[in-house]
Amino acid sequence: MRTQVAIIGAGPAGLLLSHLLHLRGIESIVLESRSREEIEATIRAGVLEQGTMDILDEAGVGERMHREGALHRGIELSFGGQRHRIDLTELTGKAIMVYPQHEVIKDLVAARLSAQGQVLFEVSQVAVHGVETESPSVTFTHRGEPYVIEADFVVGADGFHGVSRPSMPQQEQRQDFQRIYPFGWFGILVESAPSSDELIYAQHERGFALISTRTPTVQRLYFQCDPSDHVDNWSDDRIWAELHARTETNDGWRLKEGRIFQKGIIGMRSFVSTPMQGGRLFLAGDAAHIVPPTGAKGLNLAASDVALLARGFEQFYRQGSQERLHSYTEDALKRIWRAEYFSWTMTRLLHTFADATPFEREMQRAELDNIVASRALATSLAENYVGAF
Ligand code: RFL
Ligand code: PHB
Repeated sequence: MRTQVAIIGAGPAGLLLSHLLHLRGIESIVLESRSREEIEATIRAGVLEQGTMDILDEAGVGERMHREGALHRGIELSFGGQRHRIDLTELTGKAIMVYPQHEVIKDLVAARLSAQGQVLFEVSQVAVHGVETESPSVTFTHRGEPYVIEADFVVGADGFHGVSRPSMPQQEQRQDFQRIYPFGWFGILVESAPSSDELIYAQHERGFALISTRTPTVQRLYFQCDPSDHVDNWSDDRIWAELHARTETNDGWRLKEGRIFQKGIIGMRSFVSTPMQGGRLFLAGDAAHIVPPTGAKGLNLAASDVALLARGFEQFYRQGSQERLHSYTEDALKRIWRAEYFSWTMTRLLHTFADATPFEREMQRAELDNIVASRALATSLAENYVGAF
């Protein structure tokens, strides 16, 4: 097999890149280890920034998002028994879209397949070769048969646990930055109408909680937990008691309950691996960086990485220049570090750290008080949240 850009991973980064390249007349093949059904059913992110909506629109896959997604013009911070609205649109002129990641995946898969794009599911033994030459290749197994793809470039969009990052050349010159948090998020899907029109980020001494939505009949709720805890330790009654305790406010507002039909625990880390390119292998999305979900940035960073790569490949194939490709790491990292900073700030601001001193707890509370009292600080939070940079 021969293509211009071989892409490993059919997450949002890989599929979106493949489609953006197709629209620029550049061929690609996407290799995915899981099945189509599995990638279309994996529950992950929910929040899209304006810039991500624009990229999806540019790719021609935004139609269902605009129809079925919910535009949110504010978020709420809940602490000390009160809720405080951050008016994103008044403060920044922008809004965010709540539209589930697996719906974005479905839209992208449909767009790739209807344009006769090649997406190979359920591949195994993916390996990258010759990335320091001008003719790299990828070998893999599909339906029991071994294959080779010869390409001009390889993009590793295979997530945090993929094969691409360990395949980067000059491993001894690479630098990774990491912080692992001493807590995780317990996430549930609930059959019920939304409890709130907007997302609620709740700080509470028992731990953080987040009230989000998926559709008019499904809520997505999270609460801070021990990352080594197990879902079986949490009966539905225990989950509701914990969520009520962390989110109830003095105005009598109460979370709506419903049937819990999915439970899961996720770990939280901040991670950046540099450089994001080596020879003709480029990393995009979670393969190169991870943020804790508190800032809702992961999917948005994946989209902005591949928008940069698409422009780089376009310049290469139209003008024969590798200038943009050469500056990919530098260009992408500017945005990534700011998103890392915001995600870390939100995580620090809203979670309970078991080892915090009483003084540190008061500082955390004072920081929240400052944000809701100061238009300047609220604007800064809002700008970062909507991705106005
Ligand atoms: P993905 O989505 O992990 O996709 C990588 C794909 O590569 C495949 N793969 C391989 N394929 C072939 N060969 C191999 N050797 C392979 N190894 C792996 C995998 O099967 C997979 O299909 O990475 P990508 O495309 O970079 O996208 C990143 C986003 O998925 C991620 O950043 C977000 O989901 C993070 N995130 C959120 N981001 C937001 O912007 N807003 C949010 O509200 C938000 N909430 C979240 C989140 C992530 C969460 N979890 C579960 C980590 C909420 C949660 C709970
Ligand atoms: C979600 O709806 O899954 C979600 C929303 C906001 C976040 C993280 C996750 O910060």
